[in-house]
Amino acid sequence: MSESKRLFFALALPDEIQQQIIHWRAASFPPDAGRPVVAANLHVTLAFLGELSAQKQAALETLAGRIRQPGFTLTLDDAGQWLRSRVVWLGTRQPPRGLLQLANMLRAQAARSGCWQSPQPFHPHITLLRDASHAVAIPPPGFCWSFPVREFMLYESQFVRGRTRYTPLQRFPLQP
Ligand code: 2AM
Repeated sequence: MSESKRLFFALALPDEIQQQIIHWRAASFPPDAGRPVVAANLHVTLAFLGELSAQKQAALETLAGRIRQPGFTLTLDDAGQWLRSRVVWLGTRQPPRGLLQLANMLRAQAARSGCWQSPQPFHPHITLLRDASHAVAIPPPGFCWSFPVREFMLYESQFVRGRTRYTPLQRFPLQP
């Protein structure tokens, strides 16, 4: 029997945006504000799936592969803190319709396949700092970070030698 994997669908960030974000973060928050998420782990979660068997993973990959959804432009022009989950995040004031539709489809497919889905409304975000338990001043994002999104990914989340590692397992292209 094969092992289960902890999986989620997400958007990756272009390398240059990733770098600009970490520079802005380093300049904007004091070292004790929280635990920075490493550059390679920055992403926008679309649907968290939890621990899945290989069989269930394959079924969800097939469903995701049937999604016919146009690409869109994502603009990161918002930032904030959720004290309850102790995170500082980067987000978008006006999520593109394509992003909301894509996340809704993936979350609905996941729910129908028996993956527990949070009842919270989808709030697209990139977690920048974890364990941010004290309120911090959030400066507005420094640049206009806008980039085209042409695909989404299935990631595996692993905890290896004390570090969280997200490994892309599969790419799903969006329509041109
Ligand atoms: P977060 O960044 O807001 O914590 C991988 O764990 C990704 O899935 C993270 O980006 C995390 O969002 C998201 N996620 C959503 N629901 C989750 C859950 N119940 N457990 C762990 N991660 C979850």
